[in-house]
Amino acid sequence: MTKIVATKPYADQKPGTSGLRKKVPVFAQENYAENFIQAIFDSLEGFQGKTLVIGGDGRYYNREVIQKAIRIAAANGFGKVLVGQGGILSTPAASNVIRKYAAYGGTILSASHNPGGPDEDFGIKYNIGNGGPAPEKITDAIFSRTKVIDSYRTLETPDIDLDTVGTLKVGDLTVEVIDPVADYAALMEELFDFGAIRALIASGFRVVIDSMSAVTGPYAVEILEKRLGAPAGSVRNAEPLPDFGGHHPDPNLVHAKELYDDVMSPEGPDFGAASDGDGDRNMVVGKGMFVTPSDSLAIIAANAKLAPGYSAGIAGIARSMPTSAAADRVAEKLGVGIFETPTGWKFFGNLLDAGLATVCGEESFGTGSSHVREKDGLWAVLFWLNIIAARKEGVKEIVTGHWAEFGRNYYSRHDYEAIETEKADALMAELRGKLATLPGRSFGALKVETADDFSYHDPVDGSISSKQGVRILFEGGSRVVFRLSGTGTSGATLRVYVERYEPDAARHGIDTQEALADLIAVADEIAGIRAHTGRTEPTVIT
Ligand code: VG1
Ligand code: CO
Repeated sequence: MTKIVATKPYADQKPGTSGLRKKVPVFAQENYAENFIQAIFDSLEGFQGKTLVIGGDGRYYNREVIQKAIRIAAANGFGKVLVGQGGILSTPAASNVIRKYAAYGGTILSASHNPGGPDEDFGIKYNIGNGGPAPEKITDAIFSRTKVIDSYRTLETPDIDLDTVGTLKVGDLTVEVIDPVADYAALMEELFDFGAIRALIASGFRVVIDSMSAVTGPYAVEILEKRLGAPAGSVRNAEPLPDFGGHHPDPNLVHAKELYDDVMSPEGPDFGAASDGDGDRNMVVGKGMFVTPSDSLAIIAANAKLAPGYSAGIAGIARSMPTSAAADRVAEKLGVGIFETPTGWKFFGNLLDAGLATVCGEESFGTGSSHVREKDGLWAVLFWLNIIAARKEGVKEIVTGHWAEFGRNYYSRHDYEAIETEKADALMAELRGKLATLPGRSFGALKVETADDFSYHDPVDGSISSKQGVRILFEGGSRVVFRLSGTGTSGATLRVYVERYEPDAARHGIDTQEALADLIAVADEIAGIRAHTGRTEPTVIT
């Protein structure tokens, strides 16, 4: 029944920040997905007879690739596959299943916050046995393998029934179709005070979650409506759709604007949250207050002890380099370690495994902890509800109180999407070439203290990741950071991250873009964004 199929390599299968992402028509090319999956297995050792977890965010092409992945896993000698019913597993739920059942690893089919549909995006990523994204050593090996692959192994077998929970055989492989929600919901009950949150909701505190027609719908309905007692309909867009209802499943002020407007309206709910395509991102909005992801990390860390799963305190905080330094001040006060990593969750894995960090976060609406090895959207939402219930304060009071205690890090990210790759590369090259000349130079009232291209030395395994983003630091703690996205599927996206620290509570009420205006102007002056790209405005501001 095992078949060896001859194939030709594709040159473009380099995994980015989080797996391989391409348009569906690219993935649908002959043997394209098969090549990549076989290349993953060819880069691993010792998985014979072991368990592989497979699941995805339900987007267009999910089911087809799951069928392929199961056949290829069977033909390569895995002993068992755990697959979410209907092919569904959110990214954090998959991470949990890998850990809970001590699987060898897992493949998660998702392009995360990118749109889905026949002409939109699809993706595959591989997670290792700790439940986290494969480190660069493995993604580099996978890419090398894709460049020379000449065959893959598969099994000739009819389509596997993914819709019935239970166990079946595919050749020698045992396939267990599991409830995608149960293990995850049980974990959340262990970490958070569901009794207190239930009481908060019963007292009339109104919570809404927008699942953006993506994977978190079934998870949010089970947890928020069934276990925490929120009224039916509190979870909006709860059914995962292959094209996410034509929306962009990216929880930010642009794509989740409806939810934001609703929470901000006087008669709207007290608390709103949204997640992305694969459920690892979160956006949190309270009455009168949007919480920036960088602040969310800092506030969760500062209040961690209020949640039962973290009552013993946290060991340390890790944040990606472009994420604001708000968390650094919390770490300092708590007397715990703070780690600055490159963008992408894979860099947190070692710190979490080594017990150096307990909570981690990225400015891109990603927060998580040692409970799994991925960022986790609903986890962050539940953490916030737990904090609100324990402190008996609303989001706005909690955030402004935090600023008053620690100071405020004004923060914004400006994205310039779909720039021609050559132009983006030229901009970055010129900027890198300039770095040595910047320290000491003044731009209006801003004087450059240091300028470099971020390089990360992993304190656990000693690996070095260089060229992870250009950062220009000004005297007084303000900074601008430039990097190119590693998750896009067409052209290049330039991300410009801007931050200013304001210790004075009397100056905490300024509009963010206004508070950062001089830095935004200097970013353009230094990098020549207009000159290189012709763009006068960012595509998305978050
Ligand atoms: C973006 C974010 C990064 C995040 C990554 C994956 O990467 O900036 O913080 O880890 O997406 O998130 P990039 O390279 O485009 O800046 V997800 O939810 O898309 O898996
Ligand atoms: Co995601």
